[in-house]
Parts: sequence; C-alpha cells; structure tokens
Amino acid sequence: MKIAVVGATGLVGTVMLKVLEERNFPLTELIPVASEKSVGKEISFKGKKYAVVNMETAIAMRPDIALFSAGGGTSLTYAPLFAEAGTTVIDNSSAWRMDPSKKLIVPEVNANELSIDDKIIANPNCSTIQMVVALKPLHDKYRIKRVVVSTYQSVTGTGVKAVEQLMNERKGITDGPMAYAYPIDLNVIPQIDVFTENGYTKEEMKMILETRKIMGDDSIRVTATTVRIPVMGGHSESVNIEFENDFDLADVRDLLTKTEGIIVVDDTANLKYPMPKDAHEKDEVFVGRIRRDESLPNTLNMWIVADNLRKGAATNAVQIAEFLVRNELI
Ligand code: A2P
Ligand code: 11C
Repeated sequence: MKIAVVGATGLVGTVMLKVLEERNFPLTELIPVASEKSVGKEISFKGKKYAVVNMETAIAMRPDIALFSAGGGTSLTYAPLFAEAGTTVIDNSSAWRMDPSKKLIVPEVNANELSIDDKIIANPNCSTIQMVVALKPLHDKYRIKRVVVSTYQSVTGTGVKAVEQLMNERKGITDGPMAYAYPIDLNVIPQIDVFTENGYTKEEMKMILETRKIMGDDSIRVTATTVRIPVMGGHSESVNIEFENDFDLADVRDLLTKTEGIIVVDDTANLKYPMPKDAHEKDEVFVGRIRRDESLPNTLNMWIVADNLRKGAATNAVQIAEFLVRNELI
C-alpha cells in the first residue's frame, strides 16, 4: 500500500503521519507531499527518512491512497488529477464535502456508503465529526427532530498562526502576526470563518449541512453558534437534542457507552466530565453532562469533546483509509 500525505508539513498532515504510524497502517511506501518550498525536506516516519516531493512527482508515483490536507484550492485542482491516475483521495478540506457526487464519511456513521467507485472521498469538518459520532446511535433509536449546538473551539482549528497568536499574547507580545481580528487570550470570539448572507458563519453552516448529509436525513433540523476560545487540546460542544420519541436516560448512556469510538465520562458526583485537556492526542469522542432538558419533552442535553486535529481531521481520514483497505475498496 503506497500512501501519499498531501500537506505533510502542515498541522493536520503532521498528525496524519503520527496517526498512520501509531495505528500501524499497512503501508509499504510513504510519499510526503507539500508545496515547492518544502521539496527535499526530510520527514521521519517509523525510523526512516522520506524526502518531501511536489504534486506532479507524487501523481507520477501512483499512490494507492492520498490523504489530502493542503487547503481547499489545492484539493479542487489536484484531487481529480490523483483520481485520474488511479489514486483514491481522502480529502480533509471543504472543497468536495457538499458535492452531491462525493461521499462525506465518518466511519462510525456511514462508511457503509463507500464503494470501489469512490475516488474522491470527503472528510467532514472537525466540529461536525465529533457531534455526529454521538448523534448517530441516538437517532437510530429515538429519531432526532432538532439539534441546537454551541461550540467552544480550539485555536488549533485555525492553524499554526493562531497558535502563535495565542502564545505571543500569553508572553505579552502584542505586535505579533494576528490570525483573528481580535486578541484571543482572555477572550472569546463568537465567529469562526467568514459570515454568510443569512448571518451565520461558514463554520455554522458546515455543522448544519454536513450533519444532514452524513446522517443521510434532511429532516433533521440543526442550528449552531460556533465560538473560538483560547484553548489548545480540542473542541467542546454543548448539544441540545429534541427527539420524536421519548427516551430512557439510562438507555441513552448505555447506547453511547457501547458505541465504537465514544468514551462516556459522566460522573458528576466525582466531578468527572470531558475536557479538551483530557481529549488531547486521543482518537475517541468524549461525552458527558448527559441529562434531560427539563424545559421540553423528549429533549436531551450533553457535552461532547474531541481532539479536533485527531478525530476531527487526521484520525477520521486514516479510519476511512483503514475501512477501504479492510473491505478491499481500493
Ligand atoms: P508547505 O509547508 O510547503 O507550505 P497548514 O494547514 O498547517 O497551513 O498546512 C498546509 C499544508 O499544505 C502544508 O504542508 C503546505 O506545504 C501544503 N500546501 C500548501 N499549498 C500547497 C500546494 N500548492 N501543493 C502542495 N502542498 C501545498
Ligand atoms: C476550525 N473547524 O476549528 C475549523 C477548522 O472545514 O475543515 C476546519 C475547517 C474545515 O476553525
């Protein structure tokens, strides 16, 4: 199995390499790919050094799978070229997610949609992924009518520049490069990505539209407020879910506990609940604060946390690749 990691020098690409290594992905050859300025740079993987190549060289090497995390524009141009050369692309950008001819996959939810004909597969937005992992088992049993979600998102979702902004502000450096319009340390910014015409941000619209596509149910109503906070380890979400049918709280806990990829941390007597500092560098989605919304019938509140660079990006992409290999879909 020849695997290309496109964007291997970036924040998500670096985590993709780490996850491939940790999970012992069955690869025979690694092809790290980045922009021209990084060509020749050495990347260490499983004790071996690999030189970064450019896109054209990588396409000519005909990898079996290319994990892309090099921005939407790069994906739009290059993913079809890899696909034409016979490579299956798993793309972490937003370029293909809402294209009706492309699958948007979270393995725990809808990997069964994949076929050998899918040559460009989209990896969803981080805040969507962690939410749908927890929604799916509950939807299957109780049918979700509406979801109200508010997020508390890590600066790592923006990239290296935002991490630097936060760290500079902590050190008292006030004239460093700014990833946000405002200081982020000791602050909360109720804007992630740009605003769209309806007053929602792109990140909020991703949560709404991607959730319906992954769950395969356009009747699910979703509203979102996405917020940046000065945190590093992962994204947190307060999620309110109204079901068609009433539920049993113990059964909800049981369903979540038994779901692959979820760890329930919900022991308020001992002050146990999910937090980004605990989710950091973990592949699972953590769920806690599970309780009835006492203001509405058939309605549940919960708190969902995951490492946005892992399950929210790199791990999910690698899990899609593992599914393809396991099911002989490449
Ligand atoms: P490079 O490091 O050479 O610029 P991040 O999301 O952390 O900003 O990283 C983006 C990743 O995408 C980097 O690895 C970057 O490489 C890579 N990249 C950006 N543009 C291109 C391109 N046109 N072709 C290949 N890789 C690209
Ligand atoms: C953030 N969710 O936290 C964004 C980053 O569509 O993959 C990921 C953007 C995307 O800022």
